[in-house]
Amino acid sequence: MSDFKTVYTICGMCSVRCPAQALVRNDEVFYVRGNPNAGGIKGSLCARGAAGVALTMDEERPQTPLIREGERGEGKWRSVSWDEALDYVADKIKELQARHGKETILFSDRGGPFRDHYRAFLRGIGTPNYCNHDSACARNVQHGAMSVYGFGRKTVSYDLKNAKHVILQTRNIFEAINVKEVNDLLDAMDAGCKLTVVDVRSNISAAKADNVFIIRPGTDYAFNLAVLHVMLRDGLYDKDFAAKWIQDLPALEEFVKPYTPEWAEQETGASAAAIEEFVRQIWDAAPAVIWHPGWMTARYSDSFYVSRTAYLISALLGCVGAKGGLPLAAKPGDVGRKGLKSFMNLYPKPEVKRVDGVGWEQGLTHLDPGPGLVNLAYNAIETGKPYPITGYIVHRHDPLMAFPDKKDVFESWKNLELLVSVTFSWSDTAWYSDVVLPLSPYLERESIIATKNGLSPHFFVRKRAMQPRYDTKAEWEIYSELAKRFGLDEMVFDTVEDLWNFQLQETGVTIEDFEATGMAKLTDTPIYKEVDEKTFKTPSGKIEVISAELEKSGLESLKPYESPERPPEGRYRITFGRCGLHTQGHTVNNPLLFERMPENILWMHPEAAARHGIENGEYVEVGNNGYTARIRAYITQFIHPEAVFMVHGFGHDLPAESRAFGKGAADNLLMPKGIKRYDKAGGAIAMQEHFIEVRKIAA
Ligand SMILES: Nc1nc2c(c(=O)[nH]1)N[C@H]1C(S)=C(S)[C@@H](COP(=O)(O)OP(=O)(O)OC[C@H]3O[C@@H](n4cnc5c(=O)[nH]c(N)nc54)[C@H](O)[C@@H]3O)O[C@H]1N2
Ligand SMILES: Nc1nc2c(c(=O)[nH]1)N[C@H]1C(S)=C(S)[C@@H](COP(=O)(O)OP(=O)(O)OC[C@H]3O[C@@H](n4cnc5c(=O)[nH]c(N)nc54)[C@H](O)[C@@H]3O)O[C@H]1N2
Ligand code: SF4
Ligand SMILES: [Mo]
Repeated sequence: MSDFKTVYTICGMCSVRCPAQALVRNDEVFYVRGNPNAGGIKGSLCARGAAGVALTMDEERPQTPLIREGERGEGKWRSVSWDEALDYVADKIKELQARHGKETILFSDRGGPFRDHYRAFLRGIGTPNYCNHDSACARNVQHGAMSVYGFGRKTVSYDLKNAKHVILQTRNIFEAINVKEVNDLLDAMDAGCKLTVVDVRSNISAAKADNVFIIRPGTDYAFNLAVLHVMLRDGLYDKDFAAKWIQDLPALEEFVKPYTPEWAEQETGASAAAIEEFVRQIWDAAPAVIWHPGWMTARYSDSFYVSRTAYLISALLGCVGAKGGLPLAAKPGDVGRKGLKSFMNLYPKPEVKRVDGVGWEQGLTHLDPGPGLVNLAYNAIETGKPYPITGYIVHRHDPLMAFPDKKDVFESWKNLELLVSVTFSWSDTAWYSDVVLPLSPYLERESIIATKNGLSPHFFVRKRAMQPRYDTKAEWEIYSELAKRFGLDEMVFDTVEDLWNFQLQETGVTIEDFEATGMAKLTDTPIYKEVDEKTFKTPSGKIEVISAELEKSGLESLKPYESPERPPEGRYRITFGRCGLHTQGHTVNNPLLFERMPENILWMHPEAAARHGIENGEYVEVGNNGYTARIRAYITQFIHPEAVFMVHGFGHDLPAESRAFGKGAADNLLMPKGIKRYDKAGGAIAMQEHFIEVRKIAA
């Protein structure tokens, strides 16, 4: 292996971004593995990470910049040079801004640690309208954390390695993978940590659990209220921590009185005795308990309150700031170091208000204005209010697949005069765009240096493992080139080393410091920060049971439980999730991953199957509101009878993806006009508030 060189990179096959290492010879990557120096990774990547090599080899991705000919979505493209594509985009932005104001440009991405450079570009051109994809993912969790603790969900980390009891509620760690989390939890379980799963079906995590609660879909809030009832009724909570840090506890105590375990049994199906026993187990393990507040919770109109109660339970168990619980994530400043110099600070924050209303409009003041809510920005494209949005750059985001009902979302974009997609693969959104700017897959590009806050804060870098196979570019190259066209010279860099040196200039770290391990540690020992007067960023400085911020928006802090609707006769509540082998919708066409899992299946309960005469393994038709698709039935007693379940991301219909084309069913198309149904308190889309038909296909 001596003629191989190793390059430190960051896996780009999902948003977790595990530290990785590529083995390279003659400008070709032979193998990728987890960075052996990164704690918890243990040199491993998941199957998707390993398939990063197949992505670079794949010919079925945009290979050059493309400008649309013909109608949007017709698939007629003109292959152009980078100069022509970037001139086209820059000229069009300038023209739209001259007509409608600088704020007429909207941008959305999928969030994450590599945003600083392109967010500087948005500031530089004067638009406040940066959004991320999160109203289709974790916004309810984010806003749940903010309403209880005053800080965002990533201000605490999950100390899985030292936990004694982990509760996965709407969270499937062993399939919706983060490699370090999987390894840490397995280590903890070897050392005796208990695992409880609360789900609508028995997933792989449930197969390893000590307690499994398969509950009626949409009743998690009832489950949590009963847990709070038992804790407060029996005094099973950390009274010192509560006295010091929790405000208005008596109001909570009073509120949960009617929500007994016996009541919750009727709602959820979980036995009252099992709930009582479970609360005793978690109290025994406290404070080394992680009650996961959920990740993908864009599911119900009360999902925000599920996360809120999860955070309140964690507070009562004294888990906030605790080893084995939810320790406070340390930042460079907490270990006496300076952070990276920010590109965004090169330009002033635009003074115009956000178009989505987040942070200023009545009813939206309790929400996080950082990334706003892109679904609300789409209303402005349609109505021109509060001002027109006429240009939209979609970066690393596929809203036509990530939001329900592609036709409906696309229709709401009708007034856009410029739609640009920056992506490394085909996606529904790229296919419907005016311009496609092809990004190099992660092995073929560098990224800006990023910071990982946590028990051991550090900087990390993605280096280029091989030159691009096609005419594609890295993000920093694309936005440097665009910035040049707007005279934003401060953020233009000719080499990546110049860019990195800009970031590192005040840190005492040099780029050479990343050579040995791919990372630059800022401390040698993990930091468990103490909870103090500055921890909780709520108006009271405490954990708030009653949130004035929520109430200002006309929302209840302690919302009475409402029982979810039962499905109409012969219909089922659609539920969905992830599988270990694919990332969202963008890996189905990956040659290696497609081979292992070419289509999704429909989980259904034997009672439901019998109702329609459906046998295990046969293709059935699922439908709602005019969309129908064929999918294979998987009949199992390990799912709640009211639900059917499928993995998200299948049912592709783009001719450019020959492998994925027509395989499986698209859950997102079974949710008519679903983008309009969202949790008013948490801001995320309520995607599981739809009932679908399942039919036997006539022989
Ligand atoms: N019905 C339904 N809807 C869902 C979900 C569901 O389960 N069911 N899941 C939701 C969840 S949890 C999420 S997170 C969202 C995901 O929604 P998105 O964030 O839109 O999903 P991805 O497919 O990960 O990425 C979008 C596009 O970005 C491209 N891409 C990937 N990595 C990069 C990169 O590093 N740079 C750039 N420029 N492009 C990149 C991909 O090729 C892909 O085309 O969808 C949500 N929507
Ligand atoms: N392999 C893989 N890993 C991933 C991703 C991926 O695409 N593939 N995506 C990443 C991203 S963007 C995200 S957001 C995370 C998502 O991580 P998770 O949120 O953990 O993943 P999901 O599979 O969407 O959902 C978790 C579980 O919720 C269950 N569920 C559905 N409805 C209900 C309900 O009403 N109540 C309860 N209690 N449970 C319910 C599902 O059955 C599923 O088992 O995964 C990340 N990791
Ligand atoms: S979880 Fe898998 S796909 Fe995601 S970053 Fe890590 S190795 Fe890559
Ligand atoms: Mo997500």
